[in-house]
Amino acid sequence: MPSSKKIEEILDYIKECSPGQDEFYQASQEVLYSLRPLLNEDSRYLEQNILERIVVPERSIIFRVNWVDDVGKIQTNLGYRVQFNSAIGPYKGGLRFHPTVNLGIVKFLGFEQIFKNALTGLQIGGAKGGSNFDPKGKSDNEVMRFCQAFMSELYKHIGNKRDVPAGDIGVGAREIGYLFGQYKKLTGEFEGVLTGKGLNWGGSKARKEATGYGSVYFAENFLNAYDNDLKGKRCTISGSGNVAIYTIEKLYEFGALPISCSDSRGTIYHEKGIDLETLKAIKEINHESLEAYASLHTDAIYTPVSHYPTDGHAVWHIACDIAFPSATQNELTLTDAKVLEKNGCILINEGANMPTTAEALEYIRESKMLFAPGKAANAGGVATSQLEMSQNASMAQWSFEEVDIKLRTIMQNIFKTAYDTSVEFDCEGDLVTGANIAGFRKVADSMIDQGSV
Ligand code: NDP
Ligand code: 2IT
Repeated sequence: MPSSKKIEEILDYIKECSPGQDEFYQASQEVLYSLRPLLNEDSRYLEQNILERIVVPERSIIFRVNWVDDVGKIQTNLGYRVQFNSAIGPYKGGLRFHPTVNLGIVKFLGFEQIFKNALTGLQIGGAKGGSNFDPKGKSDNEVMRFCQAFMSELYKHIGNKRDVPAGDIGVGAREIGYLFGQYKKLTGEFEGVLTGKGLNWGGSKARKEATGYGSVYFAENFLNAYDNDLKGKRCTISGSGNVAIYTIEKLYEFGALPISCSDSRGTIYHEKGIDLETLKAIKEINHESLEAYASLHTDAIYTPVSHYPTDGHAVWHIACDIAFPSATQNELTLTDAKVLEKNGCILINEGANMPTTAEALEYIRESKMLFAPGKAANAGGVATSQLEMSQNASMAQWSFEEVDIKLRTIMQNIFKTAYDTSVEFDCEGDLVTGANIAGFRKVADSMIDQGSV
């Protein structure tokens, strides 16, 4: 059967069996379409039914999480862990706590994670999890009780050689601490079952910074391949969480000028450059809205969400050389992509997972703009998580510089793998194709080696 017919069959199957899981469908469509040149060249993947197998998670766990709020009332949320693929290593991927979390979101993230993790060159399988719990507006004690209740079910399914969760949106050092404490209490084991741990109890130096730093290393590698670099470039960044903050920090080190950030309520445009210390104080310490930034810096412009363009986002309407979408999925629309192009943007570097809509992606791939897909550009976080696992396994702790040098090398290798694969398949610089084929090939070959498991 020709590969395009098979791909359409599988996409129909996904639509039928996963109704309403739009983000999972979007992620599957992008990966499957870009595999066409590989499937046409190597018949083993269709003969062995790899596509049918790879789009179905090995296991999806959905559970009830009951916890007691500060006024003594029992609250209920849903918990998820989708263990998607373990062909090349134990399941690995973050946990997201956000009111928008549902099975479709967790499946899209878990599916992307399979190929991202394979691209790192490390032995980690793909998984994702989370809950529709909203940490915003909750007290520390409520967050702690929620994390304990969540882990009271999850601990049955994870382990340092089985499945190693980490952070994502709404899950940072505080949540990882509470989750780890509960795992240890329930199992009696002090083991590297989570990454992103505190530095006093098994965490890796530079894990907190790794996704943002890695995203910038990736952009520099990409630009260097086209005789360009980050120095002096005006960069717009969306988000103001873990990924955005450390993207901004590293951009300054490369001599670039980060001029924006955003949160779920609005966007900051600061022409002379984002003040990193103010941003960290507002977001990492005080957990405030970015409106506070504008009141401290009167030369910065704050645009609330209610003033955004009807089908776009204010942050992408600021003229820039490079855009770093680093907040959430589908935050960069077709309208935004056209405005970025008109304003002379040369590179869109995805720090978030699938921040670009399918329509915008199609447009960008036809344009002259360079495009770095998230599964390559933001893989520095999970790669450093694996470095944390290595340190835990040998009871070692490496210096910040050691970890950072390894991260730089890994990002360089990921770029080279995606770029070389694009050249191999006659689409030089199309890193969507390059990254998807390179990640898929490693996982699919391992599935073939391991038989019908
Ligand atoms: P954080 O929770 O630290 O920050 C998320 C940021 O995005 C916040 O500024 C938040 O605004 C904003 N945001 C979240 N959801 C929405 C939404 N629906 N609409 C508008 N803004 C939103 O998360 P991270 O920085 O860790 O994650 C950001 C992205 O990077 C996600 O796509 C994640 O999957 C991806 N990623 C993260 C990695 C990691 O190691 N942490 C690794 C690889 C990818 P507000 O403060 O108002 O909530
Ligand atoms: O999307 C991602 O790669 C992450 N949230 C990090 C996962 C991890 O296991 O560190």
